[in-house]
Amino acid sequence: MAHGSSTTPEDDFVITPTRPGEEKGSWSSVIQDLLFTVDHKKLGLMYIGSGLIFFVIAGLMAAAIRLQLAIPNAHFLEPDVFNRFFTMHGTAMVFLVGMPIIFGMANYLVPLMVGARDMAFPRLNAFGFWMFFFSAWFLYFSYFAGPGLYNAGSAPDVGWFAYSPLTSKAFSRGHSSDYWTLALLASGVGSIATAINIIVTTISLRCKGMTLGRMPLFVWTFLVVAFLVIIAIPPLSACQIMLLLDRYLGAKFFDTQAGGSAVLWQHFFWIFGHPEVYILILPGFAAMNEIVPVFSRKPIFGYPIMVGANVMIAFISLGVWAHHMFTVGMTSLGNSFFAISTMLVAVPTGIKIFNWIGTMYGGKIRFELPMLFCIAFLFQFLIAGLTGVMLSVAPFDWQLSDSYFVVAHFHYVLIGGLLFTIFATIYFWYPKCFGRMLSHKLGMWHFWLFTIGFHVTFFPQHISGFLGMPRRIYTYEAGRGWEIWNMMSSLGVILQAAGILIFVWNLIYSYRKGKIAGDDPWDAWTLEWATTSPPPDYNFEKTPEVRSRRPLWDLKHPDDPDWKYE
Ligand code: HEM
Ligand SMILES: [Cu+2]
Repeated sequence: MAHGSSTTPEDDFVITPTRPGEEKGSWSSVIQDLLFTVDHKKLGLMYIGSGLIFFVIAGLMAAAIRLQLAIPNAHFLEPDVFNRFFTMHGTAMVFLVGMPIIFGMANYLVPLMVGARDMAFPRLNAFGFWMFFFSAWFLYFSYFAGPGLYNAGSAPDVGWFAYSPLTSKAFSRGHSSDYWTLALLASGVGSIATAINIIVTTISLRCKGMTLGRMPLFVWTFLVVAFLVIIAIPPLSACQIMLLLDRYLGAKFFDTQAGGSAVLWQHFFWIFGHPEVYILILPGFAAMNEIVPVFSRKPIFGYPIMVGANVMIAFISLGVWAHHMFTVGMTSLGNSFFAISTMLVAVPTGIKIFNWIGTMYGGKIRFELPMLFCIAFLFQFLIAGLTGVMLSVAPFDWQLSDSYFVVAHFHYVLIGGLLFTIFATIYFWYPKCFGRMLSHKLGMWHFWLFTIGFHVTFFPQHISGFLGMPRRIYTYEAGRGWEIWNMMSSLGVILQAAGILIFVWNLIYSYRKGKIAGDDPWDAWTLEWATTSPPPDYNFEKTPEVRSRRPLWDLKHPDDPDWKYE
């Protein structure tokens, strides 16, 4: 251990660190263990592992789409296959990659960080995971439905936001829309269960001494995320139930000819959909809050303000949904309200960026991989924010709505803000989960290939968008000035894919061959580093005393502990 604290197990009471699933050896016992476990650490890793598998599938679909769009008049994908691909890509990235990975992060880390032995409701926790897992495969099962596998089945093909009336019986005859609806309805139930679990765990299972004011910002942020989940998912479930009623019982919620409203779907969907973006982004902020201070060797700058900014972001995000609907034809008063509320989000987000930079300023920065991904995140999120403010200006949005500019913007948000911080998270906490470091050299290859590939792919899309290229078209004519930008976009994907390949290899390789990590390889400050790597079944032999926001700092520096100044 890096410090002589009392957390090392005494000799007569040794806990041998075991890897998840390795306890009993044989395959069947491993599988049994995964099926029946209610341990928050195993469930956390199962969430992240499945999320990564779906990430590879959704990524391959994206690569196929980009291959089709590399040159004008290409015939690599049939139009209907193309439609299924972009729909399944978008749906999967949001619901089967982003959501499970952030739930995995929360599951693994929140109990450890607050010094608890597990989540508040371990069985409910397992229920949440399996709801997600089965609904995910149910969604892919649509490929085997309807006309069957060789006609590529009847996977959803109406876009990840499934606008009416495209989803009505008249336009969506098979069962693709039902697969989409039922899968997301079921996984929504699991998400709400998990969110409630996170809230109860942080409120009631904090160890002695950990007041709300000393709770790691990571946990604070996830508390806010969990509240957003239970507020945002029900509107989605509601409109999905309305859709099922329309499709099967002849209700007319979204049927304009019978007095229903197609725009109603959009309101319900985006009342969910916009906060959803923050549900996906805030966990990235959570990771930043822990990683930046550790690698700058300074406590986070402005802790209370950071807590406030999280709450403010969550609050504002609930009131901006109609910025996705500027082109629907709202009143100018409506447009102005949503434009202004959207721009307002820039204030707390700006505060956070300012505070992270404030934390780095004057610090002794160590450019390890988690930190590199965080710095890349800052840069990309700045661009995402700028194009976001541009799009929040309604007349500007009228010009660029549904163009590639929007595709560029939201990938800067979601890849820049979600994927990069997921990478940072994995590089930072992998040693805790598996007791070994990820290879630095492979990590550097991953970092540079993926970062460069990402900008080469998505930056040109701002330009093709300006030049009028719409999104969701399966091919285009030559001679509109779009060729070069599309070609660049598609080439960038090769770099990204190479980066991901190396990353996946690193995860597998380091599991067996990585450098032994020790309990606290980064010399960090939060409670999870006080236990063994990987942590034993019930996390802590003895929870260290918490008297400040940096309990491990206090342990390591008894002469100059934080609590003296709080
Ligand atoms: C990793 C590299 C990625 C690549 C190369 C990629 C590429 C693409 C492409 C080519 C499209 C189709 C654009 C169109 O024609 O409209 C698309 C759409 C989309 N992507 Fe990605 N993407 C990536 C990652 C992500 C991530 C991480 C997310 C979210 C977490 C995401 C969410 C979406 C969504 C929501 C759509 C819209 C689908 C629709 O129009 O219904 N993508 N992406
Ligand atoms: Cu939005």
